[in-house]
Amino acid sequence: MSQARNNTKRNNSKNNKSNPPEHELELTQHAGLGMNNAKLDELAPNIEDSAGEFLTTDQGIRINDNQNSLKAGDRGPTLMEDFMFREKITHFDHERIPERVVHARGSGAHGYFQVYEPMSDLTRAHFLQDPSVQTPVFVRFSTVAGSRGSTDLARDVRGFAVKFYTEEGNFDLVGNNIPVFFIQDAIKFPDVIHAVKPEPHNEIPQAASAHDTFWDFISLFPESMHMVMWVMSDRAIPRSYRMMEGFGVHTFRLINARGKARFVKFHWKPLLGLHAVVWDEAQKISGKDPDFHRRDLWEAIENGDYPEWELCVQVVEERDEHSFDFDLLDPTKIIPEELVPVRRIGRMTLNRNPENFFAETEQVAFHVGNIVPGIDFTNDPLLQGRLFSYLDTQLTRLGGPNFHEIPINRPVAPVHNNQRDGFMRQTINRGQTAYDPNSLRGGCPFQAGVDMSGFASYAERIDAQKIRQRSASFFDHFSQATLFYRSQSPVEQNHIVRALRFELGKVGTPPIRERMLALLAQVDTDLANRVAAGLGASVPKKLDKPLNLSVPADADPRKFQPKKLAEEMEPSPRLRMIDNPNFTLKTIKTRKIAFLVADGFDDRSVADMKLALMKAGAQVMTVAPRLGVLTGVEGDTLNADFTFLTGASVLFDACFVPNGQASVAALQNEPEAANFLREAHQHCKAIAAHGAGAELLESAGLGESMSDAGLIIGRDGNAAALAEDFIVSIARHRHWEREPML
Ligand code: HDE
Repeated sequence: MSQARNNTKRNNSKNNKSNPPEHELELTQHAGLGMNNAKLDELAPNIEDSAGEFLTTDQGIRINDNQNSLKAGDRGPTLMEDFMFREKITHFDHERIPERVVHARGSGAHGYFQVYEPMSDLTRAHFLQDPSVQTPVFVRFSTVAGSRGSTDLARDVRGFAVKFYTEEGNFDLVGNNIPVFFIQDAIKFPDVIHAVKPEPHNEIPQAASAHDTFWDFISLFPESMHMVMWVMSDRAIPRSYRMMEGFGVHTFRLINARGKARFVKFHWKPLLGLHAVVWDEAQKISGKDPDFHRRDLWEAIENGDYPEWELCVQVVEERDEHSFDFDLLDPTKIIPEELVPVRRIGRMTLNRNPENFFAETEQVAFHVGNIVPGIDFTNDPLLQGRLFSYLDTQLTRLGGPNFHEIPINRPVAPVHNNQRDGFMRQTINRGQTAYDPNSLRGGCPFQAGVDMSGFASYAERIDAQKIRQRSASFFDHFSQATLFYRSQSPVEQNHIVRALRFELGKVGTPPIRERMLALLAQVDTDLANRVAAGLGASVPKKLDKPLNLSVPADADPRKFQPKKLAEEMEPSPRLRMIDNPNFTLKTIKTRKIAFLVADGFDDRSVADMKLALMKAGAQVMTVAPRLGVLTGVEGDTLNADFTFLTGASVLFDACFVPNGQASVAALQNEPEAANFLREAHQHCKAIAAHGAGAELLESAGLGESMSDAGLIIGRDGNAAALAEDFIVSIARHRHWEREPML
């Protein structure tokens, strides 16, 4: 509404009939500190706060009795005339909108983006010019396959969608945390999604790819193999949204003010590094706290630990378009960073949680087609299909063509056009004309010249035959899958093997497994053999039918088989999560450390360790046999944050058992305390024990593991002396040496 009003005001003041609006694009700066955010200011008039207010109907009538419906007598029927009852129930009956067909489960946050230096050499996009300008953003992270209420920790791709509210209009970078996709052509999207979703006859399983239909499709569809490697890796089970990369996936174009275009890939690099949980842990978190990622994002922002990412670009000159042995338009390929380096161009900070989940996170509508001058599309056939889908889907999900007026979707740039009417129209368009050209309104609203920030599509030359066909340059389905697998550390390769054994182990149809093993053998024979060993099968020497059965009806399948086009590449350590050279900072900032305590803890032991960890930016939480206040030997008190019922080791990054005979004795009587430690050890987490604390590790059966990496034991001395080693151990994230190799 406020936008409508603002627009109208602008119209009034600028309603000069003969001249185009001179500076309709007010490139005012929203630079500043803290919450000086143009989008949040714009949202403010829509925020409702009931504090100190009377309860009313939607018509503003004050309600006197919200406890009883209107009846004919105290035991009689309810009366139709009870407009208050009917309004309340009617609204309730219609409270749900269709969930997103994919990416239904998600969490959002507000923030801002700031470019490091003017990018005028590459693009004329205004929000990429002035380092003092903070462009408001709204970001939504998501999983793909599960429905709205599904667990955050499913093995899945994560959506990473960013809406930049630029002063030239909204730019949406609708990406994922994996830089490639399953399919090359948008026409296959319904197929891959139908295959991964719960099976249609019994709607099982929820938010999981480990079932027959998914692997049936994949086994017949070799172009998905590169993506399958990523999804089977730890990228698909992040520790936090704050600790994952984002990618625009497709190749886009950047165009500068002189009209020079270059190809570009977009990346987001998290400042907290790349981290994952282990699969066993992911499954347990799904039970203990299915909102784990949502809670993590929310709490980090509430605590002032604002998540940050750097926006990066890989730029390719147009003349180099064909200089790679993959096609830049093929979304199943990356441009290895060794070939084209990544340039860090700006930083995004998320510093504000939404006021209302439904109004903002649920109603936000991203569209890959929302671009601003200076950015443009390429002919990537997946991107081209997406350009249709995102607008179309909102018509059903948000109920009509006016979803851009929903507060979270409104640009901060003014909106003036001749679009009119439709369900739920908010804007009150003034005036007699709703067409262009018109003379009655002096031709308003005007088209904008390119020098006035008018959008002009890049004039790409196209001279082609109309055909339904993949380019032969898209036929190399395995080289980059191999590159990805061979670039992983041995631990990560082990995780991929385990993930495939898990997923294919849940497949009930033997020929599907067999076809998958044949495909894996194309990626790496060692990988295929290791997976086969876990399935009690062997890699088939020869298949009856060719690998790729996804071919047109009258075509010869032999012409559509994968081909190796690429030279074998050296492994790329930038594709790993462990020891990735792009992420060298080792920090324990925002990590959650559990202190296992009971009454009778050693006051100094707790206080020293707590101080050291908090100074390093970690969060300390206590897990105890009961809630309430715990008392140390010297009289210090501590609040128990969790019991062994409400807390579990999978919810923390590391744990510490402080000194204190009585405390340790009480914990030894608590079987869950021993489980807590064993599980933390199994998941390769850092564990520290001070003084008598070491006895708890022994009684938990970890006596023989005391010298394992990441186990910091100090029987004598003070806890402060232990803290330094403990911090280094936590910063390593996990001590994989403990994990058995398959
Ligand atoms: Fe999407 N996708 N997608 N997608 N996508 C949607 O739009 C679609 C693809 C991505 O947090 C839908 O509003 C097609 C690739 C994200 O609200 C829908 C194709 C990438 C989100 C849709 C793709 C994505 C979506 C569902 C193949 C990574 C969530 C609801 C041509 C680059 C955005 C909606 C949010 C959501 C269609 C493939 C990312 C149906 C047809 C590749 C992050 O329009």
